[in-house]
Amino acid sequence: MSKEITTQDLINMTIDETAKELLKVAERDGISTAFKRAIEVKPCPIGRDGMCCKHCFMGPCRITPKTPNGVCGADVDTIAARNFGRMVAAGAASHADHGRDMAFILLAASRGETEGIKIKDVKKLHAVAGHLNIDIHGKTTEKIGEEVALRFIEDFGRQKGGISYISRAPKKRQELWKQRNLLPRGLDREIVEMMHRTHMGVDQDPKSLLHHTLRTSLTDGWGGAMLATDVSDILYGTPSPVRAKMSVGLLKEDEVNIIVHGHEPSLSEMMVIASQEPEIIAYAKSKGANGINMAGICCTANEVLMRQGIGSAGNFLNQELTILTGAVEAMVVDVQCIMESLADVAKHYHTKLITSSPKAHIPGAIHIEFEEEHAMTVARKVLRTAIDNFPNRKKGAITLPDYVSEAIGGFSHEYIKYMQGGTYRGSFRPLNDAIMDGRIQGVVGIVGCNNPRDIQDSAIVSLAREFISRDILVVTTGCGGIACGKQGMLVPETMAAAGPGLREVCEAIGISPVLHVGSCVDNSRILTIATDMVKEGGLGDDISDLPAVGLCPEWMSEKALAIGCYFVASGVYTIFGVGSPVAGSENVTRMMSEGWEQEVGGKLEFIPDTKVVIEKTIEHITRKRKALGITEYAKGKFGAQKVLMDMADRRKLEDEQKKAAASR
Ligand code: SF4
Ligand code: MSK
Repeated sequence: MSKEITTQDLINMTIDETAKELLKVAERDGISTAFKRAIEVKPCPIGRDGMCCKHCFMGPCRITPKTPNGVCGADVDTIAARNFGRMVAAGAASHADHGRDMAFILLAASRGETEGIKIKDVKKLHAVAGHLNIDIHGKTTEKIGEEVALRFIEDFGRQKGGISYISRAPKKRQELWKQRNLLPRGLDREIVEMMHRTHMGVDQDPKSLLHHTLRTSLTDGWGGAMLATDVSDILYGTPSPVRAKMSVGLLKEDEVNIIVHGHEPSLSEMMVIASQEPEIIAYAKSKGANGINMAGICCTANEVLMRQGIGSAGNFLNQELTILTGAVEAMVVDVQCIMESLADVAKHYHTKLITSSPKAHIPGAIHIEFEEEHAMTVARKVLRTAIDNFPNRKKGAITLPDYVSEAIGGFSHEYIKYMQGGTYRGSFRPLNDAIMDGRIQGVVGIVGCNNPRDIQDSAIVSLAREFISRDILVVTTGCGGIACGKQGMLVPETMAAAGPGLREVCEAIGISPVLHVGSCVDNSRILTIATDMVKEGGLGDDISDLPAVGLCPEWMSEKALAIGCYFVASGVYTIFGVGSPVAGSENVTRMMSEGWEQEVGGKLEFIPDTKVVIEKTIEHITRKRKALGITEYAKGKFGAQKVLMDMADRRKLEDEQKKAAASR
């Protein structure tokens, strides 16, 4: 008989104190959460390791030592590569479709067909037009916006050539993609081709499947995600640092609490504006509330945090728990990372779950569809629905954890450039110099999700702490960024925990050594930062030369895999935690690591042990620094600072110590 799950078992699954408190509420109220289901639902070991194929109805075929081939003869390598390719295609499709919607909203806004949405950041629009080689001379902002939108829309259906933003990558990288036949054609084309290749009886060579996986992932990083980021900036403003509150403790007992959750910024932006309208505030007061308090979950949270300073109630695993406070009048969801269980959890309290995307419906939710032509009207309707629900709160049944942290978000690549020299002298020179003289050893991106098969936020936060202490700058996005924010790591005071060199740089600029650069689609900002560092000079001539590593320690989504693959295809060593979806195939595992490193200079590895992640990251950064000839700190300049050593250095030091001892 299986052991009963205790409350202690659940609270051991998170380092978030508010989550611990609310998990007790879940147990008190008999509510099932992802934490509990993760214990109850045992993963099928064959499916988990990529060894189950259900691509046709002769199967599903489960590969075991006794049955090493499916009915069609497919072996474990083909099956693992095929499953992985489809996961990446789904991830890339999610960002592509998000980007497509943004491009159509830009088109509508440019043509005056939207309500309340206008081009806000003309400077960014001009910069984007420049990337697309669109002549802006003598054209109105709306005309430029229209041309930019149409060019992006073309990229989805492009059949030949490369997608537009490929030209933003370092020249050497573009050449490599061309030589290796990795240039993505249209976004839709590559994703459709992946679905075709992985149909029963098509591409049966894991190497070829993995090659197309990389090409598909590039439609995400340098396509869907990058254009989604850029269009969001054009319409709602390019982020710059803004202070906000983090954790569910930001909910207010006397106000209408509204949570926006998902990934798209449009409805939430309109809701922020509408929530400040005197009529809406008066309406909230007429229902007995003192005002309206908006907060976010997941990446819609990151979007409104970066641009509006709206606080985040938490990341992926906080979504159900936030409703358990009994203080949420409405949770408004759009697309991606929204748990189906929310409808059931909401039913037990007074919370209204509101779906807003035509693509994402949940039985039991109220559907108020977002339409750009009625954007403000829809936003007001959603707000009024939430306000009407305020009197339904069960007084005395509210649990608001008494913890809230401060965070600063909004480090767009434009701002990072600006903070290194101001409007006229902004550049990446200071950062490159700091890396070259060793004050900063390298850069690590810590991105991605929570996964209840691991302790919530634990790996993300411990890795961030470790790396800043070793003078490695951390940039973070998605739920990783929120995890760091909840632990109070996104404020300049965190510099006290940084190594001396990194601290010196952070002190000079007044920033945290952990920079929040945005949502999941904003991982494209990390590509832009990396490209700018290469273009600045002194750190090689390709992204693969940089002393940088990408980490996704608590991943769960297919989008995370797509992001991981486009980082690899762009030349970055990328490490995922939790476990490997291709663990069943040694060959595929090797191809993604050694094989991809030979092919594109980046590699993908799945390493659940954070100690090993730290070792491998340091080893990689040290190797890249050596290759650039910048191994050591400038002598004497920074006193007795740590020098990162690899095995050869350690052996040399030991030999010297032995010799010295022998001569005494
Ligand atoms: Fe089985 Fe082959 Fe069909 Fe997959 S494609 S389910 S391995 S028969
Ligand atoms: S929301 S993809 S859980 S980061 Fe972007 Fe978080 Fe991962 Fe969703």
